[in-house]
Amino acid sequence: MLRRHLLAGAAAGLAARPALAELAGLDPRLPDGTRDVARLGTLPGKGPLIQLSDRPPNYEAPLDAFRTAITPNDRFFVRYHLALIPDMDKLRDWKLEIGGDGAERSVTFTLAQLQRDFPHAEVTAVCQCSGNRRGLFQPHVAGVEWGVGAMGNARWTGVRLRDVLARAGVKQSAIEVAFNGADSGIVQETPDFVKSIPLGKAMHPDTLLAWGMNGQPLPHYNGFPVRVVVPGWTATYWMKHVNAITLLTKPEDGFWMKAAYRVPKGLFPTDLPFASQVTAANEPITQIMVNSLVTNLRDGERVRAAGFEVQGIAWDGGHGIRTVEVSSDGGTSWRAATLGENLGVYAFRPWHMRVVPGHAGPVRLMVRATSNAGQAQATQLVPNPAGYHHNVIQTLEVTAA
Ligand SMILES: Nc1nc2c(c(=O)[nH]1)N[C@H]1C(S)=C(S)[C@@H](COP(=O)(O)O)O[C@H]1N2
Ligand SMILES: [Mo]
Repeated sequence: MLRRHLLAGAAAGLAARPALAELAGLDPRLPDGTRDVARLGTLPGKGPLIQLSDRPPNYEAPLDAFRTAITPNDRFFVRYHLALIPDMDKLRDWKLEIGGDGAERSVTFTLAQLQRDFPHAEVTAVCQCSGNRRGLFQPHVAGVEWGVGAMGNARWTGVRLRDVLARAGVKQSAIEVAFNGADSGIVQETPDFVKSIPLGKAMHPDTLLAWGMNGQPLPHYNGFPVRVVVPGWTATYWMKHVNAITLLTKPEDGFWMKAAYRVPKGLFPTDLPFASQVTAANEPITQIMVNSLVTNLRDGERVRAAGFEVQGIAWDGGHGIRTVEVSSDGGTSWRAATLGENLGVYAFRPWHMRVVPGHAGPVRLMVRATSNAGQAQATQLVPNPAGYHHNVIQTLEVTAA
């Protein structure tokens, strides 16, 4: 009842309490159950986020977190698979161990050593959950029913993974690099969250071990003290609280590689297929698909018939954004939006466009981003069992008056 009341209030343009406005704006396509349990929650060190579950913590960013191309640290989404998240005190004596049968030797680093012994590197990159927008899938797919906010864009500071791996010595026979973090399950049977990437991606100069996020230490819930940053790839590989890195000569075969985070083989384009993990049926999810989001308007919002501004962001898996086009007639005609500051090929690219309906009544807005690789957003959902890669062109109906 309360929810319906709030929705009605928001639709009528009434001033709902700010804390509740975000929930009133939850996408109507989300499953009913999700809409009922979602609440505005705060984790220590975080501002208000939309809480989808608490153990493990899964919190997405509300739309207003995307008004800027850099997502503020305290509005950055939080996603965990395992419920036992080590506290800060334990992490004070954090160490990173590197070894494996693909390494010449085992080495260990403290945070101070990482910061002192290697050249620093920085990259601005989107960290987006593979399942972002899963809640918008029709028919619904099981999993965390994310809306549009399981993503964020930050400036990550740290050291290159390849420089650190070089200290352990990378053998010719190494094919993958696996990461483990300090979090764990409550029951013994929960498979530990271990993820691997192909050696080629691990050696890429933009792949980092980062301790800094937008000039600050990583927030606890975003991986303090150090996380892996794999620009262009979905966030499942961005291991938080990473404390063990293993050079492998055989494919990592834990649950989170073999059974989870897979897409039907060949369904989604990628620059770097994860060859050592491909099976007859499927392959690991890798690169982020081109996408965009309107950040200043919601479905049902009132706009001025004399003209209004549409603002948003667009991003992809590392080619950068070539064009963002907006339609105000339900997809019949398209005009190019003006692109804003370019923070690099892995980052959110802001854009804006002025629309003049010139008449009162409904206006059907659509937005379509195209990457520098010529890939455009999907016109129709590409179904896949786990509900990944939702990048369907956004349609939004506003009312001009
Ligand atoms: N240690 C650890 N790292 C992890 C995960 C996890 O459960 N544990 N989840 C991954 C997934 S699936 C996502 S979407 C991102 C979320 O990053 P964030 O919580 O900083 O937003 O972390 C990744 N790294
Ligand atoms: Mo994720």
